[in-house]
Amino acid sequence: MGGWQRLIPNGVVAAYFRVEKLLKVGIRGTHSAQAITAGRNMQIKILPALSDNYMYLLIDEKSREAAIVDPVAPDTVIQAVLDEQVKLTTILTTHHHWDHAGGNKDLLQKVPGLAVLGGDDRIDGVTNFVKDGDIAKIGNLNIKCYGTPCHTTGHICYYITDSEKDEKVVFTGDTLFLGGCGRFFEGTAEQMYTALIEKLGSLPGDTKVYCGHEYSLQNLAYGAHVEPNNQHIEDKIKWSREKRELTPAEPTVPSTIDEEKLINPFMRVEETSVQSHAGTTGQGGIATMKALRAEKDNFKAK
Ligand code: GBP
Ligand code: ZN
Repeated sequence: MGGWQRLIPNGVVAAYFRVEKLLKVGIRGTHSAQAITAGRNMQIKILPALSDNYMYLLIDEKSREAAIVDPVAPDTVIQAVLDEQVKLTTILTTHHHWDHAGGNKDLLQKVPGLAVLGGDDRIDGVTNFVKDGDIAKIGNLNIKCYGTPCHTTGHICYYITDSEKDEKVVFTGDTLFLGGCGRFFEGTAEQMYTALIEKLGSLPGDTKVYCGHEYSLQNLAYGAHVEPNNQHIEDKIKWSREKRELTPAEPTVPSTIDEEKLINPFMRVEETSVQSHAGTTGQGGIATMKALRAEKDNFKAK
């Protein structure tokens, strides 16, 4: 009997994810412990890299085929592939910034023949140029691409489902963070509104959100500044502090789309409390998005 079945108490509907297995391997120079989140059909190994980036090894449990999201540290990826005994077939690149796409070349040299998905011609090694609405597969898992231009013009978020549409995750790169969003380097508030409210905000509420950086405590501090009376934010700060104070620190990812709608000011731009803080009452969500981003660009947590 597999771990999944063992953990389902008799008569209780199984929670979507099994346990989060934390791998207390102290990898020197990384910011967090590696961790695995696993469902029946999909497993995700969280691989910290650089000072606060996350790479993700996505595994189709049935075929043991795997994809790697934003492999900036190829040696860490190769070790994870060996540890998990999976067949790596694909790189999913969220955007061209070096701390996400900067490992593509080196990984392709070490593991020739990988398919490389990306939505920007500034990304090294792209074999499959993707745009909004494109679909792909990793083993039995379905991938749907969401074009989310703003942080960069060619930014893509990858929404993954199993064949039963039971397990759902989205890799959001630097578009949506836990409690925040990416800087608008190459786009507008209107584009980020489309990305966060219309596209990502329409995904099923229980979709797990795996973002590109560990920024949760900084983002939540800003969220508390915007909405001092938001208890969901206070609770998430306490929970995140506990995770980050462990040695080694544990990742605060993933969150869910429903949770983001409760704690992320950039997903709450239609709320009267947020508009009141932004000074945009009655001006709508896009004006509020613009005002929040301008304030957050210079925000220093106390
Ligand atoms: C923090 O540590 O909380 N505020 C950040 C500081 C993404 S990385 C670092 C920062 O600005 N990070 C970027 C961001 O969008 N943060 C969201 C926020 O501050 O609210 N990057 O590495 C960044 O995209 C990069 C790489 C940028 C190449 C430009 C180029 Br060109
Ligand atoms: Zn970026």
